[in-house]
Amino acid sequence: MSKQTIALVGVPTDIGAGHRGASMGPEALRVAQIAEKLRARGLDVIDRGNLHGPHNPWLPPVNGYRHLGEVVAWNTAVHGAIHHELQAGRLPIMLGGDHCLAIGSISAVARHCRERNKKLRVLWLDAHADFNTAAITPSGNIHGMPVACLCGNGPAELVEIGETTPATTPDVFRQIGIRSVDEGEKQLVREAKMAVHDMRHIDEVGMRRAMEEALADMDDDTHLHVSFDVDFLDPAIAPGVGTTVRGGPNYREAQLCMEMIADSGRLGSLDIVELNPAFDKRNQTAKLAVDLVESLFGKSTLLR
Ligand code: HAR
Ligand code: MN
Ligand code: MN
Ligand code: MN
Repeated sequence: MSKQTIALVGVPTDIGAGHRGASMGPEALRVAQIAEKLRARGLDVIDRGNLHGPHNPWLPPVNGYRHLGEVVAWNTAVHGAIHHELQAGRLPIMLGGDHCLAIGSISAVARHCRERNKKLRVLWLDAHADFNTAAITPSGNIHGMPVACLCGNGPAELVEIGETTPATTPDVFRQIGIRSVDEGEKQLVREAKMAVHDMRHIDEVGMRRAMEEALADMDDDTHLHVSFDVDFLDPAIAPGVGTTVRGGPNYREAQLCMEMIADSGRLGSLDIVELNPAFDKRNQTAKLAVDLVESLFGKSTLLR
């Protein structure tokens, strides 16, 4: 196998979020030296710069969605850019931006898997299930809906991004770190039979067993996508996000999670989303995200 080439794709928008500022995420990750740190691991890294899209008009929801047209425009750009990198054999890292952008990135990964006859596994690292719909959302913010949209439960304009509708199915997802799910959303998660390794489960069995479960049954033909919502982490170590929820993984648990993904050898694409520098202090959350991403690419803190 030739040397892995990583393509960084910045997506500077907070179009799907409930707070402004995730649009500054890509630059904060660059300031925290994401490219340099990955190069130090022996990887080739190309920084594609940022995608462009509509500004955030900051309007109330219409028919249950805030900024639907703008969200479609941004995700269409993301889908094209991420699919292009995958086609060229590169490993794309989307630097978000809020989590609505996973509609574009994961639909591109799913399309690539269909074209290459690969199986898809998505690890959804998040405090939230992001499985809301227009009918049940408490906010209208589309960053609370990407998993539902990717599984066909959303507005046609978003569900149809990509070449097959829906992009994927609930069985490809493994959600990890979940601790905030809205009442109506819980019902949909149960009905979809989504595999949720929530914080209660991690408390009971530990991160090690939860990750063994989430990474089970993959083979040489499996493409592993990690969608890393930075609010997955405990707010004590990661204050730089718009929607903090107490009781997330601590530093060691997060490291173990990343190291076990690295050990699987299957990582094919990554989102880093919801980093919000407006809530951060001295860029510490961006630095922590980069530290964890280094582990995701094989930097072990152990003497191995
Ligand atoms: N569940 C809430 C809503 O839908 C908040 C969820 C969105 N927050 C995120 N995404 N950061 O994971 O409005
Ligand atoms: Mn999320
Ligand atoms: Mn392809
Ligand atoms: Mn979240």
